[in-house]
Amino acid sequence: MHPPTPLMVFQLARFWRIFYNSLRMSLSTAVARVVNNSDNGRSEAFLARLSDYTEAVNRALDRFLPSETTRPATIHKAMRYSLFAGGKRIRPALCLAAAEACEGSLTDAMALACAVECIHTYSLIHDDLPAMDNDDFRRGKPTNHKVFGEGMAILAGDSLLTVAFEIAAKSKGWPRYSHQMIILELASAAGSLQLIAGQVADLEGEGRNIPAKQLQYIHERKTSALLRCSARLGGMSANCSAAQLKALTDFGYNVGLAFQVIDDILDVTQTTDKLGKTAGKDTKAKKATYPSIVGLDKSRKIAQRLTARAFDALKVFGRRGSGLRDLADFLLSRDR
Ligand code: GRG
Repeated sequence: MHPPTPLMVFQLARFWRIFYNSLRMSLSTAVARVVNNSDNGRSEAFLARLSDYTEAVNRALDRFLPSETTRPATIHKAMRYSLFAGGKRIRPALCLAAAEACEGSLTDAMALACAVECIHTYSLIHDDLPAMDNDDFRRGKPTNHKVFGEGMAILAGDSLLTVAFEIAAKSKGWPRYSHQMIILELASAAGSLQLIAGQVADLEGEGRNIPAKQLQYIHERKTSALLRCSARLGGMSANCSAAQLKALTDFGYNVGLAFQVIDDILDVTQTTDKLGKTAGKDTKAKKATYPSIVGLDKSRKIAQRLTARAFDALKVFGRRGSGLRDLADFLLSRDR
C-alpha cells in the first residue's frame, strides 16, 4: 500500500471538516426543535388545561346559581349577566391548580373555586358603580349598572357576595379544614381588613402622590388577598399539610402582587377592545400605579421578580407544582 499523498491528506481533512460541521449543525437544529416543541407543547397543554378549568367552572357556576327565570328574575339575570360575561377565571384556576398540586381533586375544589369567582365578580360590579370607579365597560360588555340600573347592580353584587358563602358552605369539609375555617378564609379575604381595605385606600389615594409602600399596601389587599385566598382554598380542599398551605400562601401572595403590577402595565399599554374594560383609566383618574411611580421597564422587572418569588415557593410540590408554575408564567406574559 502506498503512503497517502499530501493531496489525499488535504482532501480527507477537508471532507472530515465538512462532515463534522454539517453533523454539528443538524444536531443543534434538532436540539433546538426538541426544545421549542417542548415549550410549545407545554404552553399548548397548559392553555388546554386552562380552558378545561374554565368550562368546568362555568358549568358548576351555572348549577350553583338560581336560573334566570327564578323569581325575582331581574336579580338573577343581573347576577348571571356579569358572572357569565367572559371573565378570565384566574382565581378559580388558581384554586383548582393548587388542589392538583396537593394531590386533591377538581370535584372537591370546585365549590370553593366558584365561591371565589362570585366574590370577585361582586367586587367588579361594585367597583364599576358611579360612586366608585364609574365605568361603562367590563368583561367586554356594558357594566352591570348600565344594563340593569344602579339599584339592581348593587343588589346583584350583594347577592353574588352572599351566594359565595352559600356555595362554600355546600363544600364537603375536610379533616384538617372545617367549614368554619373555609368560611373564615373567604370572609377575611373579602372583608374590611383586606379587599375592602384595599378599595378604601385606593379611593382615598386618588389624585394624591402616594409612596411605593402605600401602593404595595393597596395591591396586597385589593388584589393579592383574593388570589392568595384562592390558592389556599385549593390546598384546603385537598386537605393539604401545614407546609403546603404555607407554600400556597407565599405563592398566592407574590402572584397576586405581580398580577396587579401587570394589570397596571396593561392599563397603559393595551386598548379598551383588547382588555374588555376601559384602558387608560388609572392615568385619567390620577391613580398611583407602578408604571406612574417607577416607569414601565422597572414595573416589568418588579413583576418578574415577584413571579420568581412565587416560583420559589413551589419547590415543596416538585413536579406537581407545574400547573401553578405555568399559571404564574401565563399571568406574567398575559396581554389582557
Ligand atoms: C369591594 C367594591 C370592592 C372592590 C374591591 C376588586 C376591587 C377592589 C376593585 C375592582 C377593580 C380592580 C382594579 C381590582 C384589582 C384586581 C383586578 C386587577 C381585577 C381584575 O381581575 P381580572 O383581570 O378580571 O381577573 P376578569 O374580568 O378577567 O375576571
